[in-house]
Amino acid sequence: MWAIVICFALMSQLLWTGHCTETHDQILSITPTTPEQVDILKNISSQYETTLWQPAHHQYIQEETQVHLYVPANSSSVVKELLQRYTITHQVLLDNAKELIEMQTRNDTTDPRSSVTFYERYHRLEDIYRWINHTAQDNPDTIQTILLGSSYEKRPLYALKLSFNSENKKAMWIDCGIHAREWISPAFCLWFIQYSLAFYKQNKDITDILDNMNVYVLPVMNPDGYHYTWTTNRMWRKNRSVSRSGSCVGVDLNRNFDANWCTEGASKEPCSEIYCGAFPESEPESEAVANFLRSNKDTIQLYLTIHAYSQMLLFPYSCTLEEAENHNELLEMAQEASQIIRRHYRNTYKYGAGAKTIYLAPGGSDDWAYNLGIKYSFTFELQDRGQYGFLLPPSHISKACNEALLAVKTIAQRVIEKTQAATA
Ligand code: 0X9
Ligand code: ZN
Repeated sequence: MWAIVICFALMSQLLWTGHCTETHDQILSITPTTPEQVDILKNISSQYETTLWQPAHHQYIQEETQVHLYVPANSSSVVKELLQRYTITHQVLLDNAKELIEMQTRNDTTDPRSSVTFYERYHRLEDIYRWINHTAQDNPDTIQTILLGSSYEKRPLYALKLSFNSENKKAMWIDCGIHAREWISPAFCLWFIQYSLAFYKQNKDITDILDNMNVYVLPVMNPDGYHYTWTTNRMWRKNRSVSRSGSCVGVDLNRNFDANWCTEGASKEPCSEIYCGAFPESEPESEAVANFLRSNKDTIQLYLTIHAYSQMLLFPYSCTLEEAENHNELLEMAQEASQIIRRHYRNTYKYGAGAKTIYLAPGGSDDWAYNLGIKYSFTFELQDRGQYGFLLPPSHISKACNEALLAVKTIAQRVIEKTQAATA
């Protein structure tokens, strides 16, 4: 409403340019229908002050696939004018991005009167570290904190090892927060740990899983980036390392692993959102995770990495169009998890090999873990499908986490069955 009023007020002054100032940061959904429109959109999203939400980089933009673009108020008129000039239709997905950001960050205090639990809110990094400490201290028999290494800015990378039954020695791994702006991801790791502690011996599925597997959980793989999204730029994706030339900051940690590293689908350009880094594992965050997985590859049977958004259950390969050796097995598992989510939560998760389901994207942790020998390896893209995108309101956390938890349980149970059958 105010946008319209201000627009009218400014109209007389701006009429000669045809511009009208949009006072809100918006998210636009745009579906290009011709190769020309694809080129225009690639140009807009790379040359103007906007942030691509989906896909992660303009090189992935293609015909008949939705593009979600964050357009700050000051770029609004020029972007909309270009869209109009080339008759590209758009929809406004979100008109109040700033308000949503404010809503996500506002509640990060422990208000004892609030009926919302700690797990139904997003938390700044220091609070997550504090939570890790307390949780480990309160559960000395089941939780062990492992320092995997430290980030570029020297923050610790803590993983928690959940170990409920001292004899079983197989394990699964879950990492969260590889991409800084995907806040629902660290929220899921905390949710998972809390659920495991609360429902061991209460819920049969999680009890069976924890009786058969240790679980390593890394709640924030990219702490520097996550911190930066709270303090400076909510839309930041990469880590915060400064490139050798000093021109730009950040490596996409999910392009920095040694799986067809920096081939088509990644960028050698330090300013790119999908910059692969100077060499595989050049970043302390990816190196620390890779070192840990290498040292524990004989016990870890399942690798899970949690991202957002778009609601997908992906498996190798993303770094090549070739099929993984146990493609059908992975497909069946992802399909079953997706069906169970649909049945219980009436929500749709697409599934398939990464390269064919979203795009070719080399250097990812899932493909690397798979090639290391962890034959059950999945990337989950959690809620939503674009209504709120990265700005998923806190009120959606519980449903997003519960449905993802159901998928984790389903897949973990299958892995246990398969690996027990193999060793019987
Ligand atoms: O592009 C990515 O890294 C992931 N999507 S996101 O929107 N969260 O950035 C997908 C990762 C799929 N796996 C690999 N590319 N290996
Ligand atoms: Zn991601």
